[in-house]
Amino acid sequence: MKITGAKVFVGGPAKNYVTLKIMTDQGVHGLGDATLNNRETLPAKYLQDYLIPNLIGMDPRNSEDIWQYFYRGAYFRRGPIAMAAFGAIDTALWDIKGKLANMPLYQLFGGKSRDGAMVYAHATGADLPDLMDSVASYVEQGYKAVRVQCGIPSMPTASYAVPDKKGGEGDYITDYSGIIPKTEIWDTDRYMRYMPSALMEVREKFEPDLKILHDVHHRLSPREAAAFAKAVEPVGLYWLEDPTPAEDQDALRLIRQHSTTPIAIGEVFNSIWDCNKLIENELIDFIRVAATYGGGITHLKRIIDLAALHHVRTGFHGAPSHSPISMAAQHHLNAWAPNFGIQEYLVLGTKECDALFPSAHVMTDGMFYVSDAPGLGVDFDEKEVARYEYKAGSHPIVRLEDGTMWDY
Ligand code: KDG
Ligand code: MG
Repeated sequence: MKITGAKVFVGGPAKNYVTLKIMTDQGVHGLGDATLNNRETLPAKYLQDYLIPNLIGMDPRNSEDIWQYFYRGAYFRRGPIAMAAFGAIDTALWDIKGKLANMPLYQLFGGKSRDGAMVYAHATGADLPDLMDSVASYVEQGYKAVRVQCGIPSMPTASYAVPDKKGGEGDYITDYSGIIPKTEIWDTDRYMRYMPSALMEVREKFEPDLKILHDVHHRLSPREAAAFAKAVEPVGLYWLEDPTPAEDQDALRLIRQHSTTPIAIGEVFNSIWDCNKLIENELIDFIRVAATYGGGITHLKRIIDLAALHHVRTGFHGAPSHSPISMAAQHHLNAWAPNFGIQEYLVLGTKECDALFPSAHVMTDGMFYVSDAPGLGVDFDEKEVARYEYKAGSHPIVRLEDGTMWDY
């Protein structure tokens, strides 16, 4: 069996999804997702110029060897662009494998460990009353878990993932007016003074069963993060996410020494080498590496297995920039993984997304149920993608009030 060709498409509703389609001489095709938010053209180019020419003629069933070929074969390894590009190849090869076996992917991993997998949504508000309304609307829809973010009084601008005015809606992360980023102003002291009590108010307003998550988005030093994690202990968070910038694996030790608040990290990691020490030393509770920029299913499975040995559960990144293809890869892993925790779930523009990526997967009452269709169980409509053009976008940058650059 041979790979005969591969095509890359860039476009979609709300996001510039990078979709890879791999064709074979047996008429079976596979789909992968190489979307890297606000840098979408780069994995697309890497695929077109370097990886696809190498793929032609390979046996698509040898997904492990093909993974090693691209990983070990690249002298300059890793990084989100390369890992997104060959993560898409790997996912597409698993899709082909599932279709050849006439089985949904979760069966190839070891079958189902649960019927449905719990997901969480993003509740957000310019201020606390706004946030409460947002949480209430998700609770009404049946969500069992929500991530909560809200504006900080007297912060000069909106903070991470928060609208700048009450009732604001949309994508607070990507600004599609161009590639020059907007600036957000950050003040750690105001955040540390306000946020623990705001989280406590959310806890007191809703049923105790509601799982509450909060994302610090890499903004605290290890000492500040330890103090924050300790301060929010009475809230009983399901997790505290990305408390410190992710490059420093040792930073997490200080947090652990001072608090029992569960820690989630990893959405910007792109290989096992970014988190192996965190997992082996049991410094975190949830690992968030995504199939998209984490090298696809083959590599994510390795991370899940390592994590399972150390009481670390999964909580894969599921921001709107992941297309239904990589989300399906994660949903199949979630159905199987013995150490599944929770799945972030946000697909923007759902009606249009369904037309572009038809599938029979179901999300209801805050739970995700994978279909039994072979492979990933997601199709891709090539005519539909032609409706969309690439739109340049940017993440905000963050500065302190005196102008110092900070971490977004
Ligand atoms: O592109 C950046 C987003 O993926 C990120 O800001 C989302 O932190 C995020 C999350 O937890 O979903
Ligand atoms: Mg996050």
